[in-house]
Order: sequence, then C-alpha cells, then structure tokens
Amino acid sequence: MIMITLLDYGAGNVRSVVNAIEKLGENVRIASAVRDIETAEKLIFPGVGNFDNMMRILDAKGYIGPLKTYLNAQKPFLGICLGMHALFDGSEEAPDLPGLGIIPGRVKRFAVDRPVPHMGWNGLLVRRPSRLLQEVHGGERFYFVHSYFAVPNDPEAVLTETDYGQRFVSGVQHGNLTAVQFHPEKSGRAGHRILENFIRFPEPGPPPAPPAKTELAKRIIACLDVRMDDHGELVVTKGDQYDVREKGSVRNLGRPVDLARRYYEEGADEITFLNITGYRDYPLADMPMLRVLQQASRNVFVPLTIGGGIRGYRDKNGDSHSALEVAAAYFRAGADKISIGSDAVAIAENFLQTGVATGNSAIEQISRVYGNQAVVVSADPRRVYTASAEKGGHHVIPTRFPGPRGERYCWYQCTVKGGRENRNLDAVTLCRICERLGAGEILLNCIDRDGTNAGFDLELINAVTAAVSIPVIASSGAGNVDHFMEVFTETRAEAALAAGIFHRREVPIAAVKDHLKNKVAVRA
Ligand code: 1PR
Repeated sequence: MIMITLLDYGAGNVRSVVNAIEKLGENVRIASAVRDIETAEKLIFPGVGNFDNMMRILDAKGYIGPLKTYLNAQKPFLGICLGMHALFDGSEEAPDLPGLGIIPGRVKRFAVDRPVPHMGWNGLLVRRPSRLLQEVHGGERFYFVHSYFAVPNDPEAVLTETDYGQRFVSGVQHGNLTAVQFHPEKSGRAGHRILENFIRFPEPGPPPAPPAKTELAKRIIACLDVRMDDHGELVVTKGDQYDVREKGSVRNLGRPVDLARRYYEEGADEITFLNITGYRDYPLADMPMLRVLQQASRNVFVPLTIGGGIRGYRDKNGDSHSALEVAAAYFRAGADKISIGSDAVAIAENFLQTGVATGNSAIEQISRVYGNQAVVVSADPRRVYTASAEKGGHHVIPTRFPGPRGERYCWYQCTVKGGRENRNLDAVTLCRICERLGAGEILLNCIDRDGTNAGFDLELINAVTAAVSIPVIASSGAGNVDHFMEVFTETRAEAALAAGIFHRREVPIAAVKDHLKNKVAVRA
C-alpha cells in the first residue's frame, strides 16, 4: 500500500483532506519534518491562506529545498489551491517573495465585475488527457475559493480552465506533477474521484468533451444553530426572530453531527454551524463544538463554516487568548471558514471612531494567516423605520413596505449577542468596513425575518450587495422554493441560507435546486 504524505505548513484546514483520503480507505502521513518530504512517495500539498504566509513558513521550516528536489524528480504531486500557486515563479499576492519556480509563470488577482473571492461550485473545461481526471465527465462542479489564479507561460501546462468573468487556468499538469485551483476534498463525490485518481494513478485517459463555458452555481446553505438545551445536551435549535424557546424550553430539532450529514447527503452546497451560546463561554474551553466539527468533517465533504464566540478573550486564570488562536482550533478541527458576529460590530465601531486599521483585529489577524476567504462576517440587523432619507449618518434606503406610521425609509441597525443589544451602527456600514479590513464573505441575517417563512429581506440584501464586492449570503425568512428564486433573480446574493424549513422537513434541498435549475445555475 502506498503511503500518501500530506504537507501541512500550519495554516488552513488539512483535516478535510485527511478525512477525504481516509474515507477512500488510504493512510495519510502528515509531513512534520524535512525527512518526511524526502521519503514521500506521493505528496499532496493543500494550501489555504495567503502566498506570503505560506512561502515564509515553508522557508522557515526548511521545506523549500526538499520540495524542489521532490518536484524536479517528477514524483507524483497534487497541489491544491495555494499548493498550485506555490509551483509558479511568484504571485501578485506577495510580489517580493519567489515561489518554487517549477512551472514558469505567475499568479494574478481577479479583476472582474463579480464578487471576489470567486467562491463556490464551478465547472472544468478539460484541455488534455490526464490521469487525474479519469472518469470526470465534464458536467461536474467543484468547490473553488480564491482571489488569485495562476497564469502559466506555456499553454502545454494547462490541464483545465474555468470561467468566472474571464477564463482562467484551474488546473495544471507537468509530467507527474498536477495541481488544481479548486478543493477536491470539499467537492463531494466528484472531488473524491479526483483524489482517488491521484492515489491509484490510472493510465491517462482522453479529456471529456468540454461544455462551451462554465458557470459559478448559486449556493444553497443549510444552517445549524447549536446550543446546550436545558438538559446540558448540545442540540440544533431554531428561533423565531432569534427566540429559541417554546413554552419555556429550548427547541430541540436534532443532533448537529447527524443533521450536518443528512444535509450533505441531501445536496447542501455548504453547512454552517452557529454556536449561539458562544458569547457567554470561554471559546477555547467550549470543546463540544470542536468535537462536533471533528465528527461532522469525517462524513461531510462540502465546506463547513463555524460561528459563535470567535473573538479574543481572557480565561478564568486571567490568561489572554487571541481570536486567531480560537479560529486556529476550529480550522484544525475541520472548519473551512469562521464567522465573526458580535466582535465584527465592535471592530467596525472602533474603526469608525479612530479611522485606523490597527492590524490587530480578529478580522485582520485571521485573514492575514488564513486568507480573506476564510473569514465570514455574520451580521444580525433589525429594520428601523424613519420618516426621512437622512438618519444620524446611517445608510438609509427607501422601502416599498412603509412602517407603522407610514414611514417610507428604513435603515438596518446592527445588534450583538444574538440580537440582545442594539448598536448605533448600520449593517451596510458594518459590511463595508469589514470588507476593507479583510472579510471575504458576508452572512447577512435579518432578525425581523428569521423564522418567519416570509421570504428574504430583498431590500436589505440589495443595499449590502451594492456596497461590497465580496460574496453575500442571504439569510433569514426562507419559507418556500419561490423565495430562493426571488433572492437569486432580484438580488446579487451569491448564496442563500435557510434553517427552519430544512429542519422541519418542509422543503427538501433537492426541491429548491429542482425549482431553480432552468433559471439559476445550481450544483446538481
Ligand atoms: O456574536 O460572534 O458570538 O456569533 C454568534 C452567531 O450566532 C451569530 O452569527 C448570530 O447570527 C448567531 N445567533 C446568535 N443568537 C442567535 C439566535 O437565534 N438566538 N442565530 C443566532 C442566528 C440566524 C440564522 C438562521 C437564519 C435562517 N440564527 O443563522 O439560521 O435566520 O433561519 P430561517 O431559515 O429559519 O429563517 P458571535
């Protein structure tokens, strides 16, 4: 049996690659020393984060020389995402640092009229025969999350291309060295096929007939709000406008690990866990959520986001822990993205007051190490009506749904601690500032709509998508399949998240996709 070696340089979620390979019945060894690279027979390099951080750590660990030797010897190699960028001469992401220089060319940033990062499920235009893409038929979608892409000098190196506002190279092949921009470990069964090909190394097969173009799918996300119930058990719950109690008790809609698996099998494109008691606890001591992630990621091969309690704090002994430490524990446990709620509001308030980006906020720290795409900001706004278009410096919009006194304008007030405290900040400003500080995605809840089944708040979503250039996830209020059609055709949301209708089995995920499929691109 061939041992697969995984290069872990300490940033990002290697757990999901390990889980995917173990699921295929193979053993994985994590390279933790130069010797492990020297003795590797098949090497996978999953990179997440940022080019600068990656090259510095590879250098500090003394991995660059052995890696080049391995690659120049043409031993089997699979680079993933940043592990693909590393093969090139350098990257616009860190212009002063050289890459490994194995494939001539450079890595560039997207300059497109679309949200960046390019995040979600997109297809492949396969350009040449390969071992890696055996039995890939051409219609599958794979999970991408990146702001940069490689531009090889030699067109012969191009294995696949993908369209996102422009055509870009999404896979390269150079003898036995292959690398892909997408994440096979997060791409469900289609992704497993690719990992299996890398492991088994079949003879190269002809490329499938490529479609004329590829298209990024709109994502359907299942959200699990998790908290302790009154018996001390961790359960998935669901509120009405954030109130999760019914007749005095916390609603119990199932176990988080079981529900995550169910939604993966039913076709969810992503799963989000929100630890809705997180603000009260000492996050690193909150081990049950780490266990939930570890267990869920063994059987769920789409991206996992975790939110709740991601912030710096002082523990019972007075020792400080940074938000980065908290996030790192979640990434190690299997999370692909972390989501910051209350702390993002505090960060934005501070920025508004001082006008200074300190570099020390949770958003800046985590995005610097793990990349912008790993940092989601979760906003919990509530609609506030006003009679005039000006309101205390807030972003006010005209509304088609007048308020109780006939007010024709409204703004969206940020809240913290699960809607318990209002802040003097509007959601549009929050999202704008968080994007500037390094957030890669917005999870846009709406307390007024949460649990109501009345549909998404399209006015809120349009106000935020007009203000930012990162992807926005529409959340709160989904009640039927038409609400998904509405949010994707009447706003620029990249994804729609729902909870109650999935938990209560009122609307299956497959029914949502079926309803959308001829009008809106979705992953089959
Ligand atoms: O502030 O960083 O500790 O993060 C806490 C996180 O927990 C935030 O993301 C916040 O949105 C979330 N949260 C806190 N309290 C609640 C609550 O419900 N009492 N849940 C809560 C947020 C809203 C959505 C929900 C959608 C869809 N839940 O996640 O899933 O509204 O629901 P629907 O489809 O049933 O309408 P921090």
